[in-house]
Amino acid sequence: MVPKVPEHVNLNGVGFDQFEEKSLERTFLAIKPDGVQRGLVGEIISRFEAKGFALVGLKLVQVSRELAESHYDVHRERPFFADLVNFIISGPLLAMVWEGDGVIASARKMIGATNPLNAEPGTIRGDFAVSIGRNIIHGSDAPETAQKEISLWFKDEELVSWESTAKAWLVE
Ligand code: DAT
Ligand code: MG
Repeated sequence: MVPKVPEHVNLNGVGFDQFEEKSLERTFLAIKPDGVQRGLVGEIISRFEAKGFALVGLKLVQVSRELAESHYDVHRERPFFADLVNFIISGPLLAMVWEGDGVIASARKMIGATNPLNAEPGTIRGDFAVSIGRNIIHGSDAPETAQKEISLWFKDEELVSWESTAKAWLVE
């Protein structure tokens, strides 16, 4: 479907067919209990909205131990696993799915390095955190993990497909 563009917008003869066929990428992001408790939910959502990504799923969850363990299954053998799981279930977490071109890698950049002391200023961890065990936010690291995590955290009917009217101003 060709996005509607206000008539006064001069497209210079360039049509939208270049991105019509692209299927939009989705990623799973979660504001961990420290981010929720510290009142950073609005600030963090604002950053992804302002960047130009679209929210397609959102829920506040009191995470079960089982879900936390499945989510971090790849880290099961690591020495920090038990503390990590206990932290994730220690308070409400905001589970989100965001959509947009390149959103998986871009969100990881916006989140910053795993250890907040190595995270660049301007990134979420670089701006708001000091400790690896309290690093505010999770983001899927690749297309396969994004897909796996989205289906682990959300039912299909909890995700809303919609097209922002701002899209014509975001992608040329
Ligand atoms: P990321 O969250 O940047 O994808 P990861 O997947 O390597 O990082 O690890 C998952 C989480 O586990 C991370 O956000 C914080 C915790 N963690 C990782 N390495 C750790 C360590 N060495 N000590 C304590 N916690 C750690
Ligand atoms: Mg990871």
